[in-house]
Amino acid sequence: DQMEPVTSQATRILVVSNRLPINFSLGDPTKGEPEFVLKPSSGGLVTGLRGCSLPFTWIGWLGFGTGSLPKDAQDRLRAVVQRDYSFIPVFFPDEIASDYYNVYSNQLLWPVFHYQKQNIFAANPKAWAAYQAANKAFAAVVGEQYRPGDLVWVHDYQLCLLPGYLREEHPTMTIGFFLHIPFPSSEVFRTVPQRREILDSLLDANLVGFHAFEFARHFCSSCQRLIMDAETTQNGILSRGRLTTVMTDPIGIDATKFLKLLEQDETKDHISQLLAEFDKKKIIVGVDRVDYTKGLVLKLLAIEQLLKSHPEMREKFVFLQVGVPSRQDVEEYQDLVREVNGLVGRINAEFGALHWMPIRYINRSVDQPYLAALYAVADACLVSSTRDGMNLVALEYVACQEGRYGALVLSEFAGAASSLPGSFIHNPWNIGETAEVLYNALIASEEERRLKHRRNFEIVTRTGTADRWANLFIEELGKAYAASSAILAE
Ligand code: GDG
Repeated sequence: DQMEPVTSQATRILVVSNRLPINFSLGDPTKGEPEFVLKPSSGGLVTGLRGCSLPFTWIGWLGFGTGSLPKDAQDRLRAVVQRDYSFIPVFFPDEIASDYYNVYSNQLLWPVFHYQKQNIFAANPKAWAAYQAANKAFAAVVGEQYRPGDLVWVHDYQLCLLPGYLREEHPTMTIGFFLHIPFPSSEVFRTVPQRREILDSLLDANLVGFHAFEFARHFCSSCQRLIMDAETTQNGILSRGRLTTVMTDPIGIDATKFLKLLEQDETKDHISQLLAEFDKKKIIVGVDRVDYTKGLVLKLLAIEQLLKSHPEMREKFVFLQVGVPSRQDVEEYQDLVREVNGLVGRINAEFGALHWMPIRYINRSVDQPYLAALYAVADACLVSSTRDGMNLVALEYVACQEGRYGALVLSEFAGAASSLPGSFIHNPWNIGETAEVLYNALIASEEERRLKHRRNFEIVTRTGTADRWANLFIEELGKAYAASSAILAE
């Protein structure tokens, strides 16, 4: 039941995101290594786009270190990336990258959009100038690649100014923008010093998409309140003669990929090992980037609470948490790593025995077969984000649970909570509640778990896949473009 792609062969989709889905490092040719070592990388946006079957040309940055390469080395790197991956890299000086990415994007927009304490100094003129400069560097590369008729699909909060820069140069370009993180309430959004510049640029897109209806609603009320002439219409926002369609289009995963992983011998070996090791114990799994929005501290406190309020559960379960290192150049993230490590140690020391530890925690990433095995053996998956665009881990867990019908214990503040009705929903800020919901999930009857799982599995594998997400956005982008052109012609 796949949708037909709406684009003709002549039309290309130019996908633009901050990072290309590869990690870059310099090789040592004297040791027989290539000049550049490139490795595919993971992350939410990457997972989403990898899962979709539409052909597209991907434009993005390769990360720190690429900006300070001499021009001829950048040219060779560009050629290798184009040859081996068909991606188009964007280069800008590392000095700009730090202010654009670490400071403006990750110390201002990220925390404000996730309702976390904002670092007001991140809005300093130097950081804002760098954010503009980086967005301009992206605009220049998109401009070089663009041919009339192409669709340009811009992704995420690092590139909020890109629609505006592109529109300046290309009045008839078809531009779509998708935000992978939540859009905050207008009361919070208005604290961003450059709020108008950001909204003005987003309104230069023909279509703006969000994971959840409430994010779209917050965006519309922010426009209404902050942009003088903005008018909310049935499908979006009308301002300065432009019509911007606003849509809700929750992202999905490539569920088939996980079903296939589960069939691989490597995954099956991991599954048998895990089941043998945690013989007869309930397994709770958690997989998160170590990011303060993922609620890792609250999650650990809830595990501690479960051990306190249900002593009979001691030695009856184990909590396996993968904490993937993230944004280690940003101070708040370094602090969080220490806090999480300390808490794991304290809870294990207090409740563990020499033959049993309640928490197994690793602070590194795992490969895909191991990830699939973890999902498959777990009786419950605990997602405690205090705010999260969607949360793909929740979807991936569901995809791996045919047969076991494990419980998805999901924060009401993850976008996924609006899409997965078969979840055990909790408010992660209420530690007692989280512990109780988790407890109920662990002791739920197979019948209850099966019914809940069925509802989620249907969505994750059929109606809400990554492929559906991308096709729906592209289809809607065509319509939005036609609608905005009709307004301009009036
Ligand atoms: C942003 C938004 C939104 C994680 N650890 C490992 C690993 N992963 C993969 C997971 C999953 C992805 O990374 C994480 O995706 P999330 O959606 O959970 O979170 P963010 O990275 O914050 O993504 C989020 C998303 O964008 C998409 O729009 O859902 O709300 O914050 O796919 O599987 N993969 C491997 N090893 C690991 O250790 N191989």
